[in-house]
Amino acid sequence: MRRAALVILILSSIAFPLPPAWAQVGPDSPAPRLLIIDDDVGMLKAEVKKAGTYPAPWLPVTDPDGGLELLYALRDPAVEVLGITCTMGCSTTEVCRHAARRILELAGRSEVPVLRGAASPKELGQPTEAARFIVDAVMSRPGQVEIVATAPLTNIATALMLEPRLPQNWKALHLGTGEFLGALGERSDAYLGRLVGYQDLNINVDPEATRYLLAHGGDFILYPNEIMDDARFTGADRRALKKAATPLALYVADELGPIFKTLGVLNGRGLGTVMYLHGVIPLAVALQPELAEPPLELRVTMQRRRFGGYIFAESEDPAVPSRKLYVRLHDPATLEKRLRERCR
Ligand SMILES: [Ca+2]
Repeated sequence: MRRAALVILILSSIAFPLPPAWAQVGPDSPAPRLLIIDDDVGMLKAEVKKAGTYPAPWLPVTDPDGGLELLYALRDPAVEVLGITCTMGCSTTEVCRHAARRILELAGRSEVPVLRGAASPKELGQPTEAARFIVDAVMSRPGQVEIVATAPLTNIATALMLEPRLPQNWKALHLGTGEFLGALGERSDAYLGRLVGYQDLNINVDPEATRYLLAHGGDFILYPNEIMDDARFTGADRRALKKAATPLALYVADELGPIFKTLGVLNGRGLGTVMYLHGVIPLAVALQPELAEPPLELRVTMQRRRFGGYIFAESEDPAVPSRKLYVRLHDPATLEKRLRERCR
């Protein structure tokens, strides 16, 4: 090769570096999966410190799994994220918006829209930016759009109230919501659940929205807490991110600090360096069902608990539709590995 050509090649590979493995899409790749992610990302620790969690503004606990979930989707070459719709839960809707924007910026994907959804369950039924976006995105591409909702369900139920034909027009609705608290013979890390009778935030921040979806939401798929505790990040994962030292990896490692500390206090007995990958799991299984054991089919209803919260229970009523539920991961190691790669 002539020297000039070699210099041009080297210079062009500096200016336009080859995309990393997760971003390589060949000419024969199938059409991407079109996703809307509805979440309550609580990943901006300075802001969470001021705003607290939604149900307890005095409690400044970050819950960064939503940010990891966004990265898992954004860096899957087979996925096109149409938009991120924000709501309250892990923190406020405003914190979710800012955190989602920060993740997009660090992932080089600032073009993905972030929409403002309900800031309180009182906004159930109000046509927020997020609810309108869901309706428009689904109805303009009938049978193509999938929604992964891993937050309180106000935005999704509101979209359904605005457009009752959504279930016939979305490709799938995946709900990372609720728990059966041992009723399925499955274990759960329900330290809080054992104490008060429930622990899942997504069903309990807006139970009305969940009830509305159970009645009118068509054929959705459930990923309850039983499966959301099946994969984790450890202190070693956090150290590896620090070592990778890209701006994104350093940001994620920094944001994981407070949750590891909190869980260390709650779990005790040396489990302090483990964080459950709650929101990542429904998304990952929605994209690759082979990561999970085959789903159960159950008639699902809501059951009120002694101290006022709700869990899911199996219904005996034949009029209640039977639904698919993923309750156990088959391959947590592959999921954890993919997430590690996508956080760098
Ligand atoms: Ca979430």
